[in-house]
Amino acid sequence: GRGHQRDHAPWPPEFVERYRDAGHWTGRTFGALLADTAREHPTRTAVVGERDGVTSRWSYAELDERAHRVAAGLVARGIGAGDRVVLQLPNIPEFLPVVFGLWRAGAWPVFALPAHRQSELTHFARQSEAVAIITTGVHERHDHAATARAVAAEVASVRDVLVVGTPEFTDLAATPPRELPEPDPGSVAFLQLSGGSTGLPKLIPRTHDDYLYSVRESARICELTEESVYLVALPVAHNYPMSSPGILGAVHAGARIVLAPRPDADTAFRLIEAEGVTITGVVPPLAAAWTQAAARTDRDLSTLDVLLVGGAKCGRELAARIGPALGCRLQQVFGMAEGLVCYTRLDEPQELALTTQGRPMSEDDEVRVVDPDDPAAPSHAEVAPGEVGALLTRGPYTIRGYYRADAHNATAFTEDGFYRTGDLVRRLPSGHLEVVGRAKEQINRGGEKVAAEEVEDHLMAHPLVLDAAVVAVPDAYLGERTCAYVVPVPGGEEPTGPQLRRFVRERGVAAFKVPDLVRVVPEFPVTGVGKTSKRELRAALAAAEEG
Ligand code: J2J
Repeated sequence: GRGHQRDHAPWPPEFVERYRDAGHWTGRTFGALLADTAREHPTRTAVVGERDGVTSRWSYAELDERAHRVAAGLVARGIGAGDRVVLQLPNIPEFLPVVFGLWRAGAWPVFALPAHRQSELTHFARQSEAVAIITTGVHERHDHAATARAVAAEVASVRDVLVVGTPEFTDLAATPPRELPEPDPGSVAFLQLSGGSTGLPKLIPRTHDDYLYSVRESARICELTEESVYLVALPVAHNYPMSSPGILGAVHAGARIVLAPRPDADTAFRLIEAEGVTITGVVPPLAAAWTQAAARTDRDLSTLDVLLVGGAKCGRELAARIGPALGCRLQQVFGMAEGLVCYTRLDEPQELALTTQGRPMSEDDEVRVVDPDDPAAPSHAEVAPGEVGALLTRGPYTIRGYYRADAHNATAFTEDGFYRTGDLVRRLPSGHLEVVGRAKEQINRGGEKVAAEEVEDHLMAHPLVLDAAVVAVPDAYLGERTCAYVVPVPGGEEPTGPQLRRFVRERGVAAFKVPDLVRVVPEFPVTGVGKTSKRELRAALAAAEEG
């Protein structure tokens, strides 16, 4: 069926009232956001990007027109209000008219990443009961259209696969614009993906109202103006380049969006020089690579003013090198697709940007730091000031529940609606947070999140595998890599690392989830008396890895 409010946990009425009264929720939609900017800055360049070696450059008036046409084309095809559509596009200019077209049609994009493969896309389509998949053809040697068709064959609700770049799609995108009803600003606008820790990734329902608030605040805190040029270095569909301040912050400000087809320093520096990029956001391994490459580049990077670094912990060492090497200001960002985003501010001592992950962007972000040893700690069980604890949060742009996930929501949120982030933090008197670790069963591979259980389930599908436990091991470049411990079936052949890695890859999962290391062990250590929990087991194995 079409999207219903009961599929996700809305904010309680008193909070809705509070966030509206505070002026956070303004009752505006994404479609209106683009229309307003197009009216104010019709001739300013909205987007510059490449597809198949061809560069497109569209003004705000053009982007607005293109989005109207896509919306009309989708509606003519029977895709409309409340329909879920799995969207898997790389950093190509068409991403913008397609996503705004979906929003204007009232459909909900489900934001897959280009790295996702059949198993993940099938899960997104099934979980959301998607009616269509919008994707691209061959990209980075992978045939996305073929994968999408395979998903459509498996998931009954999917009745349409649209491939950007085909004549069919070009026709759809040329449909004459028509008047369409505005979606309700308080309703869900899209489903973002969680990094996950238990099993398959959860879907995150975000509304026009809550997300636009986070976008406006981000644009302000990152000092975006219509003169800004934002480079999308990371995959554009991820929450970070989408909203922190990202492409939507740029649309809000009337700034220019430049899409990098790849995040390497050569590509990024070429675009920074060519387009006069002023701001971009990267993960720590990319910041390290760019910082090194800056020493030997001939490119003029002098327009770059702000480099956001986040997605994973940026240590002081790296943080201190960034500004001098790239000739810009560092802004740390600690965010999550579920909501809360923290920034270091550009007008406060830069020392804070070297040592903290920032403070929440809104005065109405409620933060609690609770007993880290109690996974069910209520929001009032706070640790002493300055102590490390588990971060809980609630606020005007943090969800109250995942989409269609009642059982999981019962533990992922407190009774009073705080989201258990799974992050371990220390809070300074200034409100700045220092991220010191993680309580969740997730590996953060340089910003790419891997749920231990999801990979274990794939490994355990192998006939020679009795049991598997996936843990993080420290890595100089990525911060962490994945290590899979595997116990073979007794009396069977011993599986090899390459064999298991290939097996996981062939099950159709993103390459970043394939275990970096595989260790075959005769049995798992028993940490207590009797049965070991997976959680304790992972902790014991991780401790052994650290030596
Ligand atoms: C340590 N851990 C961090 C940081 C995220 C902006 C920026 C990032 C994301 C993102 C995002 C971290 N230091 N600076 O959505 O809008 C880890 C935490 C967090 C998880 C969320 C945005 N920045 N993390 O990374 O949904 O563990 O969002 O809970 O992918 O990344 O991951 P994700």
